[in-house]
Amino acid sequence: MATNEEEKLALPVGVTLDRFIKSHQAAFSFATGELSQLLRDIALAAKIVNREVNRAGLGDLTGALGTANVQGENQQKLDVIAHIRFGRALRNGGEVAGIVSEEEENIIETGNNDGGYVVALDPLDGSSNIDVNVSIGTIFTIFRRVSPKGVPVQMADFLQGGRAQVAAGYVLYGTSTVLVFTTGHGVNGFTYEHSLGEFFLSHPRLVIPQDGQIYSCNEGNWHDFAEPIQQYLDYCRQQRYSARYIGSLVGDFHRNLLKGGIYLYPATAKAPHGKLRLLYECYPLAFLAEQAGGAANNGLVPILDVPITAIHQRTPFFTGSVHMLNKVAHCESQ
Ligand code: AHM
Ligand code: MG
Repeated sequence: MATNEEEKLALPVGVTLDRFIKSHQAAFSFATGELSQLLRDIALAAKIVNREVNRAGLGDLTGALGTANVQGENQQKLDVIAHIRFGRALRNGGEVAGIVSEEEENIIETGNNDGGYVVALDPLDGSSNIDVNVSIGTIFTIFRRVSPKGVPVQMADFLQGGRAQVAAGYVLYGTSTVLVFTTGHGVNGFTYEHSLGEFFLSHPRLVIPQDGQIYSCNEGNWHDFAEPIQQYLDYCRQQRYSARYIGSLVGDFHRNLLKGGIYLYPATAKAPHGKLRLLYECYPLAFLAEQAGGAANNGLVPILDVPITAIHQRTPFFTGSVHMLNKVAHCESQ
């Protein structure tokens, strides 16, 4: 009979992303396989970007792979590299007819006019953190196009609103690389296993704690915040909550998702409409937050209900544990 140790050694390596997608076809709406393929394309691009990100971090850590100038240039290029990698993977995959990227002002037509989907993404968010080797991420959202197949995508395909998302997620390039996504049937997280080149299910059915003790906010902007926000931040300090702010939205969101907490980026004097982008930063994270039992709003209404009129539209953004969001709303209603 096998000992406990032997049994442990013989444990299966786990559920790969591919296996997960195959065994959860019902969770991938319009189960023609297109959406599944699209998520695989995103995972492929994520692996490639992960490789590039790791290299940049290594160079920065050792400081020996080039001059500061050359190193600086490379790191700045990483935004563009990520943009190119994701664009190429989505174009080659064939399911995506159009892309909106933070790195490009206009809609990108992929040439796949028969593709049924459009994707909006921030290829590398928090990229000011690359040169100090701090976590960064990719955020993406997927819509089923509303324009007819066979013609180029139109603006309306991207301006459907947050509730029309069919899938959304992020990749966190952190201490490990994690892909977290939802297709509207809960939230699941997959960790990248470098040596096998596969994402494995590591965080099944993620649920954000209803309450938390972490607040994530750039308090350097304190003097710009409206009074209710200042009151809420005061409350957080009185409660002796922990202040944790990476300045990488994906990293801050991921930590709060696992531990409970709140992320706040209110309007400031410099960014009176907020800093973050509605379409490819806030909609996807709000979709994930709601699917994980949390919440996201702009201070007034749920982010998913905020109407969109422009692809690079900005919004104030509050997301995380429901009770913490309620407390902010309470401060605002005083
Ligand atoms: P970016 O898309 O230019 O990287 O900006 C988004 C980032 C978020 O990741 C982060 O939460 C926020 O901007 C940090 O902004 P600030 O430095 O103003 O606190
Ligand atoms: Mg960004």
